[in-house]
Amino acid sequence: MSKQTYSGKDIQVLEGLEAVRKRPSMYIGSTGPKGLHHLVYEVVDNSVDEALAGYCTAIEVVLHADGSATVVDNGRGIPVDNVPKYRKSGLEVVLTILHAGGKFGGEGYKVSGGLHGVGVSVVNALSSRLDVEVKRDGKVWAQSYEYGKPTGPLQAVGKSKATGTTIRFWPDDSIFETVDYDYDTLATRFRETAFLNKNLKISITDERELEPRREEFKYAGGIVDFVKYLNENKDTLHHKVIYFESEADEGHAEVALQWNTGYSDSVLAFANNINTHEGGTHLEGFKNALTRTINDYARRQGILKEKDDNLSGEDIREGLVAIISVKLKDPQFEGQTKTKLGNTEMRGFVQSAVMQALAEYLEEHPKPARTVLTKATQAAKARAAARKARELTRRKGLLESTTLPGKLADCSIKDAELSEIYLVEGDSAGGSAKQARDRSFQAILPLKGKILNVEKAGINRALSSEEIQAMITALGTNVAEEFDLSQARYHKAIIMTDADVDGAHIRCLILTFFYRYMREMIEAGYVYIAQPPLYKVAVGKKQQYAFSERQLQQILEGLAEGSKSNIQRYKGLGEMNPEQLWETTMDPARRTLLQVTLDDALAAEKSFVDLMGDQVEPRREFIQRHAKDVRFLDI
Ligand code: 0RA
Repeated sequence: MSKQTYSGKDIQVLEGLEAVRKRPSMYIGSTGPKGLHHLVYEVVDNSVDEALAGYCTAIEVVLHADGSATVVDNGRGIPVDNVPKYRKSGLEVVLTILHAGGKFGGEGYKVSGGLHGVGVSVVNALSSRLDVEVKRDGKVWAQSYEYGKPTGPLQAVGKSKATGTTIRFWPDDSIFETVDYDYDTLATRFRETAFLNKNLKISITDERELEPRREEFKYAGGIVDFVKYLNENKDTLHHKVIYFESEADEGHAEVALQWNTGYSDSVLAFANNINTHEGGTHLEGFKNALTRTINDYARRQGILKEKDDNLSGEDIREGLVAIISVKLKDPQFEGQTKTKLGNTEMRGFVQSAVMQALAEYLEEHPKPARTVLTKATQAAKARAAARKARELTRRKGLLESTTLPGKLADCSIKDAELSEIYLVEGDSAGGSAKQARDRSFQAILPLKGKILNVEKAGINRALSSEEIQAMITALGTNVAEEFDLSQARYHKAIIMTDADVDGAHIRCLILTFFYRYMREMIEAGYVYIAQPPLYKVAVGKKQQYAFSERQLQQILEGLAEGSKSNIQRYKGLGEMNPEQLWETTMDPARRTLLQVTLDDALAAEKSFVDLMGDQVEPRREFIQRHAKDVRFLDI
């Protein structure tokens, strides 16, 4: 090893990883919870790439009690032989040089290269410690790093006939605001990845609790199982999920779809396993094909007469659950959040694949074809009626911001960007909140108990509900096709409900309303959930608040031996006096707000339906499953 060149390269490397440590957000988006979870995704995505290349069948994720996370795969193992250009092992190159991962990985489809794909070196740079073990060429290789730098050489530490990579890392708590992983967030993501990669097994184990939690995801049906899962608690229009796939120079496309009796649509599009929330060419191709093919069929069958207008895409998609998953060599991601597929060739590719396969399906399955058409025709009629009703209400001024609801205690400033509205469960809590608030920028809208479940009602009924009208007029944006974000009267809409089962239900109802009628409010980051405390611990004159069961334990453990404490459990917001409500939940300097994101639209969609869908059993299960979670417990 020539010392000179080596140190020269070293500096280059350090500069790379040092840049990551200096400006972490540039590489992982943020140093908040999202960025933290990104680290795990980054490592797992590399293992998924091995699966896409056909070499890995199982990935295991473990969350350890010491804050570290381990990702194990049974892929080929990161290469350990020397890379002449860098005079380092392949493993060290992958772990210390930015964007090195793909350089010698071959030509296949990759998850990386899009939104993620910054490389495992970024994870290494942002970890106070990282241990890696590779099984390859009959041996077990190991090396450790601290803050991105190796603490010793790569060493053969044993023999093994197996292959694979194990990476355990400790996120640097001086960089991340929190190093507390959320199990459900990770599990939801891995479930999704498992759906998108037929037969790939992904498990997650949480060792942080006394009783470890574990789930295993493996789906022989791939995206067909994904659609079944999304429709699990819904009544479907046809028994079998429709599925087709196509492979060509442009890449690979698969589509699975099934209609339910509901009013909303859930069409999710993925490119190289990345959820393209903002859509893109693959989604456009799918939508075009669906609208055209269904209309063509309806005309051929005489269901649409010559004088009739075509059915709109929206009408056809009512009640549709569909997954579009494409894999391509060189994906281009565009849009604000880099989740819009830009490759123009995918539009035509997906469109012609879907048109051909769907036309064939309709010809061969006249019964479901007719059911779907009947539903779309009804949707068209209902939509026309709703439009009329909306025009009527608008004329009557019901949805105009000039006639604010009487129950609204508005704030005094008019700058929407600085204004907040609390959507509060119940008149009594609403009353406390009105006394507690800073009236200059905080508005309060009390909502009467259970608002209408918009998931179960068409737009007509939704808009005639008094509570829903109050929300719409207060928020100022109008809804659905007439929605206009620029008219929002507040840039923070904060849902504040009791910490019990009813509160959770009401929160879900309000979220469902936002999700279905004002999705852009969520996308813009305007929707929040307030976090009222669960307990007050009083020791002498000192008071502390606990926002979780764990925090309560910590407070109690921290008390001096023998000191007497008085624990009060807040069942409802009404039990706090205005001053307490202000200092725990409403004061911007002290409160914590949960920002509602669409990132887990899937989780949201799923829990909405579990809690409020067509079937009763899942609702009971949901409540039982969350019964351990004190936030849902009504003692
Ligand atoms: C570079 C090249 C090859 C595989 C990998 C990296 C690789 C990286 C990670 C990260 C986690 N698990 C991983 N598994 C593999 C190709 C190896 C070959 O050609 O044999």
